[in-house]
Amino acid sequence: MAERTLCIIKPDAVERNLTGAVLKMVQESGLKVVGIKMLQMSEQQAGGFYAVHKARPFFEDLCRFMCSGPIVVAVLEADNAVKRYRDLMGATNPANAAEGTIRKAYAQNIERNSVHGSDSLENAAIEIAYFFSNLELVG
Ligand code: RTP
Ligand code: MG
Repeated sequence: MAERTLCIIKPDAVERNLTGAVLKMVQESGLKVVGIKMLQMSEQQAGGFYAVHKARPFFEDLCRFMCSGPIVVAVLEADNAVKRYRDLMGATNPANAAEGTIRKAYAQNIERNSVHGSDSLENAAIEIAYFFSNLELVG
């Protein structure tokens, strides 16, 4: 079934000019970009986006990192897009990421791990709506 998921290219990757390289891996895997933009989040926006992690010890660091520079947010569409993109990203900690994954190729450490992907179809809908209106999505 066709699904949509949210992809974020995180500040560590945008800063190292890896936006094109990440999008190349995404597109070559068959995930179609149906919306995309670059922005820099405020601390409040980052806190809202990662509200599910509020109680985690890394929450404040994560929010500071995610608003430290520009990010690229994109909506990806394909059959089974949520799982396919999670598989393409690889493990959260790049030390555990499999060959061929984005994080194996580009992540610097468990926090500066280059990409975000929605972890369920339900969260994908919430996360997409956080950044995009329907008018900004094609197809
Ligand atoms: P994401 O949400 O960004 O797609 O990553 P994920 O599902 O693989 O990992 P999650 O557990 O949701 O954690 C969200 C992000 O928080 C940072 N993190 N830092 N310092 C730490 O121990 C730690 N653990 C997680 C990472 O940037 C992770 O992607
Ligand atoms: Mg997550």
